[in-house]
Amino acid sequence: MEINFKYPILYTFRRCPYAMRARFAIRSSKIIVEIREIKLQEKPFEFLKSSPKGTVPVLITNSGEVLEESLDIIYWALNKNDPHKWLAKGNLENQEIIKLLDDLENKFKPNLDKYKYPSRFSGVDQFFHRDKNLCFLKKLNSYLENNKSLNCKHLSLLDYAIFPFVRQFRNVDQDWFDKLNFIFLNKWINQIIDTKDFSSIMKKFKKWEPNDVPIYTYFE
Ligand SMILES: N[C@@H](CCC(=O)N[C@@H](CS)C(=O)NCC(=O)O)C(=O)O
Repeated sequence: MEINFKYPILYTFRRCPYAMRARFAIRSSKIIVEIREIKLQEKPFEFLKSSPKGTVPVLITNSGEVLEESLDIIYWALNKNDPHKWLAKGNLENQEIIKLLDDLENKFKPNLDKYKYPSRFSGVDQFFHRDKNLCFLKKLNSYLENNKSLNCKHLSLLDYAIFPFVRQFRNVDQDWFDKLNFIFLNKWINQIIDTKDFSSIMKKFKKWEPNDVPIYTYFE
């Protein structure tokens, strides 16, 4: 395949938590990408041609490799450039990190979907699924009790990989969430929301059309 992209291409959707964490990593790595904001209801032909599975984020490297998983994009970016030491070894063993990310993907996220979008599922009790996630949140809150970030002394990969999902969970009903009194977790969420990192990766881009002049950015 002949590749003539100037920069890697990132297909993304602003509010998607997986796409958010990929954008956080790209911003941190300072790698410039061509951003293509898409709508999940009208996925462009070019996007589906590169990645028929049809989920965002997708990154197409200069050599034409297609990365279709947010964690792959995160590691791709940080392995190229990691100025903020997101890959630094922290308090947690690798196995614990893998387990947390696995629980996030296979337990927390499915419960979050049923809590946030109960009408998309039949016979679902949204509050049952909301409450099933308390155990995961409790664990995060305890990790944050003596440390302002989950793994390292500074915010790193694990924080940014998990944060978008916890924020989404909190946003469903913030009054209820606040009453849980997860003080450290709330501080952690607010700490990230208050950064320039967050406002930069949440910047709005117009929906991509094939003939558009490319937009290049590292969400600076
Ligand atoms: N495991 C994937 C999951 C990505 C994913 O499920 N993204 C959602 C949006 S948040 C998506 O694109 N869904 C396809 C759709 O709604 O059509 C990753 O980590 O990148």
